[in-house]
Amino acid sequence: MAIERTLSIIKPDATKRNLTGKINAKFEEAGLRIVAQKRIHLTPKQAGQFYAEHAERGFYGELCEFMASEPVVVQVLEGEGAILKNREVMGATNPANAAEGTIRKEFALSVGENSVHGSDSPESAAREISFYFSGLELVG
Ligand code: DAT
Ligand code: MG
Repeated sequence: MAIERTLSIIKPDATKRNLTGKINAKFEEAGLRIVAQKRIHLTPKQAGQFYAEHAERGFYGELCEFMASEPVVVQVLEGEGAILKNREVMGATNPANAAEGTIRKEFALSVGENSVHGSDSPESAAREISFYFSGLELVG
């Protein structure tokens, strides 16, 4: 499998509980390398642009407010099959369905406050990485 890059976000519920290091350890243990990382505080409008694909969903307003409620850590993870591997390390969207040992099983509070975001395809990874990072910030 090819070396890929994927966009990860440590969400407000996790940054608030000081879990950034524990979550990063999960990525590194899985062989994912953090090649870019920064802590930012999104506005609701920026969160809405990022999650535009969900604009028609009932939870969209709540999602945008939540993502803007506290700082987040946005990061680029790199490794063999990184997009799928990151989704596996994250676990299912709803922590009630997440497998043992996954980030969401261990740390998520609810389906909304679920600690991490990860790109779901090569196309979304490319869009999402360029949403947060310039080429100069990506150190291979
Ligand atoms: P994922 O983050 O696993 O890719 P998604 O893309 O379907 O999941 O949804 C994006 C985020 O929206 C998700 O991480 C949390 C929120 N969300 C999804 N379904 C929800 C629901 N039924 N109620 C509240 N928030 C939800
Ligand atoms: Mg998604």
